[in-house]
Amino acid sequence: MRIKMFLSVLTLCFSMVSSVFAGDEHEVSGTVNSVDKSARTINISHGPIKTMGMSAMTMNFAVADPAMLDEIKAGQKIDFVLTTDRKGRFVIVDLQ
Ligand SMILES: [Cu+2]
Repeated sequence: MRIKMFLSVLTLCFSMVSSVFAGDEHEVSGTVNSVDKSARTINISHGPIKTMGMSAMTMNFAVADPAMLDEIKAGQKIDFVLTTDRKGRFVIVDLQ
């Protein structure tokens, strides 16, 4: 009985870790607060990201391509695709 419980906890941990593995893509909606072209980041208030186990919050995101920053302005509502790079940093790979 104890072993069974231990195994299910272990499986749960693995599934949580695998959900934030580098390369996985997550679709997120949010509102742009500010754009920092020199730092190549956007400050976004995003909704919950269930696939990453992240609740709604305001945070900075890096973008894969700085040209993406030309398409958006503060106050704009956006849908974006988020991934994590090999160092575990969040990177927006697509937005609209
Ligand atoms: Cu967040």
